[in-house]
Amino acid sequence: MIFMASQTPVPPPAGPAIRPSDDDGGSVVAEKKLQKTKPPQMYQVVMLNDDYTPMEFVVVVIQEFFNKDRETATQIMLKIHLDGKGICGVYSRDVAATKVQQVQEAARQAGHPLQCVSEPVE
Ligand code: TYC
Repeated sequence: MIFMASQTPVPPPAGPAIRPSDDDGGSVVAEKKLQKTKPPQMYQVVMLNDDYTPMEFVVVVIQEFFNKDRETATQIMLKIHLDGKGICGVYSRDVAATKVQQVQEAARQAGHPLQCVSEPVE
């Protein structure tokens, strides 16, 4: 008796053959995913020197709004006084903008021309 195949044989799917040597023995390999998110851009709050704002006022502002102790605030103030400008702190964009507003408002209320700006780091 002659037996005929009822269907045409289907070829194996294309792709790399899986051989016994490909067996991982059941071990699990954790692969680190590619980092998709970048850290947020940071902003430095830069204070500018002027000829009129009292040193003591600047020291108090730096202590109050940038959370520095008196010694650090004094060093930052002196750097600004000598170099023309200095970094008071580095923050996210919104926080840096708020610091600038707080300093401007305190200076305005006291009648001093103290200026500071926020600028992206690097
Ligand atoms: N230059 C000012 C003075 O001699 C002091 C000063 C320091 C002002 C820092 C502003 O951001 C400043 N009185």
